[in-house]
Amino acid sequence: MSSEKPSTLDPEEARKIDAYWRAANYLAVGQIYLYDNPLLKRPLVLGDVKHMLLGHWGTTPGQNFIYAHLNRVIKKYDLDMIYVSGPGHGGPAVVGNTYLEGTYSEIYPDISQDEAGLRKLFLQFSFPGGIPSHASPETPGSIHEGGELGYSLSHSFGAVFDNPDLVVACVVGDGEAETGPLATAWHSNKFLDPVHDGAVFPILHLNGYKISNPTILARITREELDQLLRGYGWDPIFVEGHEPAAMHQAMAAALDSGMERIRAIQADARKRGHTDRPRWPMIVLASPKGWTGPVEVDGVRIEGTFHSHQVPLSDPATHPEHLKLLENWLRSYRPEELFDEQGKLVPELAELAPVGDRRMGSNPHANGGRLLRDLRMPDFRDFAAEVPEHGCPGIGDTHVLGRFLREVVKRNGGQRNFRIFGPDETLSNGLESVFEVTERQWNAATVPGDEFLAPTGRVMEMLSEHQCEGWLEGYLLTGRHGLFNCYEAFIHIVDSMFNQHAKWLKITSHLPWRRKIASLNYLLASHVWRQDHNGFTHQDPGFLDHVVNKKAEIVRVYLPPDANCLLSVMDHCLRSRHYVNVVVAGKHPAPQWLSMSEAVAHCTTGIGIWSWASGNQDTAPDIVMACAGDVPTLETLAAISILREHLPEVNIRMVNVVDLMRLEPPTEHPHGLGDGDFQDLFTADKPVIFAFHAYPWLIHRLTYRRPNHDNFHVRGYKEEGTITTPFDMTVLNELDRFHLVMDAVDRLPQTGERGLHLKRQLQEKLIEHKAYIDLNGQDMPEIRNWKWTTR
Ligand SMILES: Cc1ncc(C[n+]2csc(CCOP(=O)(O)OP(=O)(O)O)c2C)c(N)n1
Repeated sequence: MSSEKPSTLDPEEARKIDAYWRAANYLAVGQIYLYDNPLLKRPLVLGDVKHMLLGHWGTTPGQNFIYAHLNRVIKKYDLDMIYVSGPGHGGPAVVGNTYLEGTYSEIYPDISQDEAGLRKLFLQFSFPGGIPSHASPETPGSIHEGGELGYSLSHSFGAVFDNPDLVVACVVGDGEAETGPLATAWHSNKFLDPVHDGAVFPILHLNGYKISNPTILARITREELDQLLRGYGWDPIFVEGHEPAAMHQAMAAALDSGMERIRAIQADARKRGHTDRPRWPMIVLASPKGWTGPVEVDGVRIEGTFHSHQVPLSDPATHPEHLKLLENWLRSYRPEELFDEQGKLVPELAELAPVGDRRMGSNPHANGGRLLRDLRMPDFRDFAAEVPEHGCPGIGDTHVLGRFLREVVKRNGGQRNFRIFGPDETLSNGLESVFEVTERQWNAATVPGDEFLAPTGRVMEMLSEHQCEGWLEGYLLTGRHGLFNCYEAFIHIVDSMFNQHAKWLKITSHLPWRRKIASLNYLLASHVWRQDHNGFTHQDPGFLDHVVNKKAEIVRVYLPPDANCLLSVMDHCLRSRHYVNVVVAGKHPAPQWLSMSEAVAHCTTGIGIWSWASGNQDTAPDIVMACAGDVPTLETLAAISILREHLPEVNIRMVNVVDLMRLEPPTEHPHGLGDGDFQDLFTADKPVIFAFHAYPWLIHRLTYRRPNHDNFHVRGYKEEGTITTPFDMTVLNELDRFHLVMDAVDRLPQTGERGLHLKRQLQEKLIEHKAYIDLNGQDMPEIRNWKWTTR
């Protein structure tokens, strides 16, 4: 039993909360099973039961129990609280509770507070044309679907950053707690600022089982569990048992004491300023899985075991004896005491729910677009790199971007709605300028010599891509803005989280009551081509392949070739809504190609001919040299300069792609160029040598239905890498200027002997290159010092 004293609720209060819980449990069983007869006004018959029984019962009664008790504390303490369901497969709980509190019917008037509404509520659940079985985007009050387990705590922390009055009640499944992201998310408490941030109140739902296994945390001693959670910096309150009356008292006492502790921590920090890192409270709720459901079916124990995870009773069409068990189970909640003759929750229970926006289903934080305010944006042109001539030296594109981001941070410091997230890489990715105006938020110990650490700051850095992604998602979903900067290779760690977020955006963009939120912006710096001292493990541009799988209406991929294009692109991304924007940029000193006005024009169209690098445009080109990405652009321009010198009669067209999705047909992506425009750029029948930042097949995938696709010859990363010189990386993958020229010559038979001679010279150059770097450990001077020259 609980260590709390069991006298928090008076008997009347306890009776009503229990009845409310029964109502929610009744609705859950109804959602999983009932096709008709929602109030059991007549004996249950086969035709009242759905044919396909889908959903998860096991977690649901525990979550219903938690929700009913949270309603009580919301009212008692007038809390601004949202609910995050880690085991989001308990959809019947969140759907049922938002129905009981009235939110559901306000958003979906068809699901009314009467018998007809109840029937529809039951019918739509896990039913074709209805709603999914999880805490899906369709569920009011949800910012977390919980389909893919592991992210509840990081989403919750993201939600409370810069929301000082918000409390997120976060139910963590004990199975979910075994995932890597969740296991490390407990550390989020070292990043919480009790003055300016709100609080996360975790409730570890120790119901003991997963789908068909016990959970680890339920099979270590309570003492060990207590030590584990304390080791993570939490102050756990245990609520344990199965007897409802005692459990109501224990849960109420635990929530009261936890809430009072949260308030005390906040008051203390806000009155006295920052003190030691607080030890925040949390609850461990140890209750039976499938609580109040069938105890035993066909001789198998159900309640309190993994057998209750999904649907404890089978289809009565094949198991006729289960029909009576189902009816008994439903009637055990005594629906006639809970709903009136018309099917409406009786007033003495309805009044237990908070009202208006205090209801967790209605809380505006859970529909973040309602609270979203535009960023105060500086003019990105003010941060332009000077480009007096095409190809002048640059300091590294992300370093230029850093100055712009510094200003974004500064201008939005007052409204506290912009943060930069990264796994210990913000400096390494070249964004050092932001630390001129902010710090890394950090609430663990500091020692002399630490840099940029403070209890409050705009930069969030933990060496967990999962936390960065989860925090940022939570931050965005509650109506704020942000940027995730990451090494390109390691962004794969969050492939799956990206998937889930993109799915969320896709669904919510078609729900009229869900307001649009700020886009999720990835800055992938430290990219594949410049991993000079890290080598092969750090070379992987495949995130782009992954991203383009997602719905075209959601994803955008940008490959700015230089700093001014990067500024223009990032300004656009930070202003955009409801997308995932992926921006790949370099941090190493690199040539700059476009003045700011040229960059703006180029980024506005997203793809275009660079006339200054092209030949005679009044006649058709002999060949198109295309590129996307900073290093491919450099190599393409260098290749063009070789071709110009040696084969001046060849008319070359240079095409640069910033917005990768311009390559797709307009039927597939809203940014897609029409076939006519595509052909105007890439010609109807001329060879196209395409130098691409990432894996070459992606270009083929995007263009396979385009005119002239058969003439596309794409060079990109071919999974060749090691610690070597920057130019050698391109050589290893045959993306270098020499290979590009040889490729071009192969497609230009008219160059005859001169072309062949040039090829032989370049093959010798490649041998010379190899010998030189092996001896000197750096690229040849003609490579290092190469500069674009205008004819
Ligand atoms: C990342 C991930 N892996 C596997 C699953 C499949 N799965 C669904 S529910 C579940 C067990 C969850 O156990 P727990 O978190 O304790 O939830 P509860 O017992 O409350 O249902 C598993 C493994 C999943 N949804 N997500």
